[in-house]
Amino acid sequence: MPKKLSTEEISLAQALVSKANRIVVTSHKNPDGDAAGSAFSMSLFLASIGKNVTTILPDGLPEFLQWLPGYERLVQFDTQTEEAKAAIDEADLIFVLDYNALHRTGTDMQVVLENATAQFILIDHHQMPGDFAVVTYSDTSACSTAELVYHFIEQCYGSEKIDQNMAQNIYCGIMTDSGSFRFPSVTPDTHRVVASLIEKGLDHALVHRQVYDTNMLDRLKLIGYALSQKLEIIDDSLTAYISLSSDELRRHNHRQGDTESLVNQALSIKGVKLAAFFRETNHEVKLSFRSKGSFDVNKFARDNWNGGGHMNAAGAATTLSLPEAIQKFKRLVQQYRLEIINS
Ligand SMILES: [Mn+2]
Repeated sequence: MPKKLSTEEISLAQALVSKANRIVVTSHKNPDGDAAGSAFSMSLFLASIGKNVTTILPDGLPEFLQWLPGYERLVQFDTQTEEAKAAIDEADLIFVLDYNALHRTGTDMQVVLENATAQFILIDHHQMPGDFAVVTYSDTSACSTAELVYHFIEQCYGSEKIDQNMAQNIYCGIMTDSGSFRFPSVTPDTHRVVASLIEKGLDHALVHRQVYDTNMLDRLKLIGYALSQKLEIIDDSLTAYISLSSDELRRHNHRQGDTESLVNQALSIKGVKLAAFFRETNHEVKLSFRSKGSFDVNKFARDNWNGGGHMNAAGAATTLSLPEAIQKFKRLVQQYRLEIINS
C-alpha cells in the first residue's frame, strides 16, 4: 500500500468533511483520465455520504471521458465561470486532486481558489506538493491519484463505501495514468485495488472500450499524418520528437485529447530513450516529455521549461514560437546527450 495517513490526519480529514456544508472537488487544467476519474469518484463518494458537492474542472473533458459517472454534475470553470466562482466562494472545504499547486488550474481559476475562505485537502502523486492544504495526502510513487483516492476513502471511511460508479472512475484514473498497467509505478497494491474494484462491480472492459476504442476517423488520420510526416529522430541522442502546428491541427479537425498518445508512440521506437511532443495552440506551445529509463523528464521540464510532472512523464508550456521551441529542445538534447544515452 502507498503511504498511509496518520491517525491524526484521518481524524482531521473526517472532521473537515463532517463539518463542511458545501464541498468543492477540483482537478487540473486539460483534465486527463486520472484528473476526471479522481474528481468524479471523490464527488460521488461525498454525495453518497450526504454532502453538498460541486465538481469543478478548469476546462472541458475530451469526448472519451464524457461518459464517466458523475460527468453530468460537472461545472466547467471556463464556460460556467459565475457558477463555479460562487461555488468556490461559498465552499467550506475544497479537494485538490491530481495537482500540486493552484496555478495548475490556470490563471483565472487560481485567483479564485487563492481567495477562497475554504480549507483544502490535497490528494496527489506529483512531485513537490504545495503546503496550502490542511491535509496533504501525497505519494509520488503512486501510479495515479485515483489509487490514492481509493486509499483515502478506505482509510477514512472504509472501502465498502466505494460503489460501482466510483469504481469505474477510479479504474479509469489508474488505467490511463499507468499506461494500462505497464509503467514501473504499478505495484502489487495497484492490482489489489483493481481486484477490489472488480468485486464492487467494475466493468473494466467497458472502461477500456470507452477510453481507447472510440477513435474518430479525423483523429486516426491526424495520428497517421503525425507519425508518417512529422516524426523526427535525433539519432546520436536516442531522442524522437513530433510537432504539430495549429494549422496542421486545424486541417485535421483536431479536438481536445486527439494527440494524447503521440508522445508515447514516439517513445515506443526501439532504442529511443527520450521523446517529446510539441503542440501549437493560439497563444503558446504545449510540450510533453516521456522517457524510458532513468532520464528524469520532470527535472528536465522544471529546469528548462518551467514545467514538471513525474520522472518518466512531464509537461510544460512556452510562449516561444513553435520553431523556436523545437530549436531550444534540440540544443538541450545535445547538452544532455550523455545523460540520455547512459540513462
Ligand atoms: Mn495523475
